Amino acid sequence: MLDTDHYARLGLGEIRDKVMAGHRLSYDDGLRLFACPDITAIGALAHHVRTRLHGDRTYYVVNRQVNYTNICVNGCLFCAFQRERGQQGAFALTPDEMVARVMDDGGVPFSEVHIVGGCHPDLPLEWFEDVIRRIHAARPSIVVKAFTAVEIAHFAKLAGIDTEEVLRRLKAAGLSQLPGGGAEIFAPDVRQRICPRKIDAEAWLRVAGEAHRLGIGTNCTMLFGHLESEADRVDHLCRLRAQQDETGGFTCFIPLPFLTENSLLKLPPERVGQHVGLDRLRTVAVSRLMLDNIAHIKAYWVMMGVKLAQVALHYGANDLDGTIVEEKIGHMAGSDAVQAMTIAQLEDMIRRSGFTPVRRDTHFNPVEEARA
Ligand code: V47
Repeated sequence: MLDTDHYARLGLGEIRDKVMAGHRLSYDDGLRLFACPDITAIGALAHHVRTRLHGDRTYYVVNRQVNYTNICVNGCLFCAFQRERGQQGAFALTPDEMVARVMDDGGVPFSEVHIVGGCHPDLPLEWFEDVIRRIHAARPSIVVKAFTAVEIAHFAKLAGIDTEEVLRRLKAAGLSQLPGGGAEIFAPDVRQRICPRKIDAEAWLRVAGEAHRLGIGTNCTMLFGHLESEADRVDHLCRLRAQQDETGGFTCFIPLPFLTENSLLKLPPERVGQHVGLDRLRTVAVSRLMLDNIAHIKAYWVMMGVKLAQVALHYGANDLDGTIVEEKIGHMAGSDAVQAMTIAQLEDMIRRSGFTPVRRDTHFNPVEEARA
């Protein structure tokens, strides 16, 4: 599979040697990996790294998502979820409704609640502190993974304080981890076209670094398959890697393929069609190979699709996320995945792909049974 001559013929001999020796790949190596037509060869390299790190273990988490509002001041072009205040379909949950969702677990307590929403124009920081405290009081063992760096920056702006202070206050209320959303693509020209009102790359990375220094782990993402080039993807991965070298708090990377339904962002013809499946696998694989300092790569079944997420486990991914229960951002954009997965379904999916399922907590510690 990892035959030296084959990689030499592909012009990837040097990259193969670096991967086998555990050496860092360069920006140019990333470009070469994207340009290589032999996706199986790229996948085999990524699988080698994934196996070195995790053996045949594949992780999942018993979690639930709560999207608290779709009202958002950012109006990103790609986002099918967001609405303006007063627009048809706009919603905002109350804290009571959020706590009720966390408690509604069918007898299998969630180990994680993943909370994310739009940048609402007037929900104050105190509202979020209160929600986290109430969730903790109702379900003490649950880990609260909530609010992307974009939301943190928005709360800070509304409160007239800096992002570090927001993170300190939310941590004191019980926040443990930030989800990785909002990174989109860091390249400024594309970012300006697809999400002009969102914080820029530097601000996103700064908030992530502040969280890391405060002991709050964060995930990181990349939205791909829209207007960005392969060079933009490699640039994005290199920036995440550099941030990780500095502050070390990224737990997991999630490549998010752009889903097009109900989106204002229209794609060039070469970005549409069945072949995008291969592009998704390649992107998972290149991410695994470039991000040598981020332990986990998630094949998020909602965006990736359940079938492709299973294949992605052979292209460098080692996590599927979780039971989720309810999801809106991907489904509004045309995800054909179910809304929820059971523990049995996730474990079956992992076993049938040839791996050993490991139930984990938010921080990737194995857990036997979810605790009450
Ligand atoms: O930030 C929005 C993306 C993200 C679309 O941290 C879209 O464990 C595809 O970040 N097509 C939110 N993607 C989801 C997210 C996430 C999901 C699961 C786990 C974790 C984690 C994080 O979804 C947004 C944006 O980048 N997104 N619209 C779309 N049409």
